Amino acid sequence: MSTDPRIPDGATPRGLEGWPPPVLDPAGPMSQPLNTLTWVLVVMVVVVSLVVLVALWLALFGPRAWRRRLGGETLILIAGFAFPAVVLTGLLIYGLTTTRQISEPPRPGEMRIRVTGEMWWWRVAYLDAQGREVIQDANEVHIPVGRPVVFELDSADVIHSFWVPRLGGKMDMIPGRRNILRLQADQAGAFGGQCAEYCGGPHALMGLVVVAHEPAAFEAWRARAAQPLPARSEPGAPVPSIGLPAGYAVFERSGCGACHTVRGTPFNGQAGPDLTHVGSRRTLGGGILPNNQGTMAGWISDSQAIKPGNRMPAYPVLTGQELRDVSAYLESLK
Ligand code: HEC
Ligand SMILES: [Cu+2]
Repeated sequence: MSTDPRIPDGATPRGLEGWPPPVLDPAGPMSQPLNTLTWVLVVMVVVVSLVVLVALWLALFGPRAWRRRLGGETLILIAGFAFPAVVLTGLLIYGLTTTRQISEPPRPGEMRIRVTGEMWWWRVAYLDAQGREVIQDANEVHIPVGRPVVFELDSADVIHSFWVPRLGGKMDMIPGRRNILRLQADQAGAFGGQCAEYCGGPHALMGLVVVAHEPAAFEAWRARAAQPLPARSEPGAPVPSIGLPAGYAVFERSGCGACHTVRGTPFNGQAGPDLTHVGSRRTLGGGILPNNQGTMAGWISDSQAIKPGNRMPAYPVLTGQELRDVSAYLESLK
């Protein structure tokens, strides 16, 4: 059992129990057929290997009659040529029909989310029917339960691979190309994901979380996420730092806004994850830490010790008080 109420059982990010996400435990109709396909392949491999081993043993050490029979030309034509051709063609057709509808282009009315692989985190954007980005976020994806969601996958740098094993298949994210993958969750919960294509440095620490909500809860989430910021930040105020939390000033003078966006403030950097609602995320650092004020302060102070090689500098210059302030400010961005 997870002790953190935000993290349902069996779906926890690493650093918490339950990591890595189970791969043969489907939670929706996009991963179910893949699960079946996997088992069909495993069973076939085992059966064919056993038959070949037995035949090999008989051909080498068996009774003379068997040795003669197994050396014949007919057997080579049937078992060595016809059988594999039929079986492999059958499996190919089965595999292609199983995966085809999962990666078909979006149909009108389907919900679309764009996820871009970045070294070593995920940029997330929710699209409207015209394909415009209406909500930007990072490292956590929210979907409604019970219907397929189209993921448009691309990459900003090298090849990554998007994989949320309990909800669907694995799909490469290739620079300059847009790949389509459908995921569907049939139960509410948080499902772990992982970059599944080596992309350098901290690749193994590039995880994400997909959170599935009941439809009403999803609409409530979407309404909140679309808002720029909690009302208190008063973006129109003439002197922005007056009346704002102490951590806002730390964020401002440390230059965090050069890389990070907090919608509703002047901070609009694009090099790092959007932080507008970072306080509501389940994890930090690309799925690797539970999100609370302590891990937040630790990450800001020295993310290089936690995720070596990632693209955010360490901030050894920040004092304990500054770290408390800035982490409290970011945790307040729900
Ligand atoms: C040079 C650009 C850059 C600067 C400056 C920068 N960051 Fe980052 N930040 C990043 C990148 C890139 C990541 C993603 C790292 C990863 O997970 O690989 C990140 C991740 C984060 C995260 C985790 C977000 C998440 O959802 O996982 C937080 C919080 C954060 N930064 C806060 C700050 C604060 C506070 C400052 C200023 C003290 C700051 N950053 C300065 C680039 C930057
Ligand atoms: Cu990777």
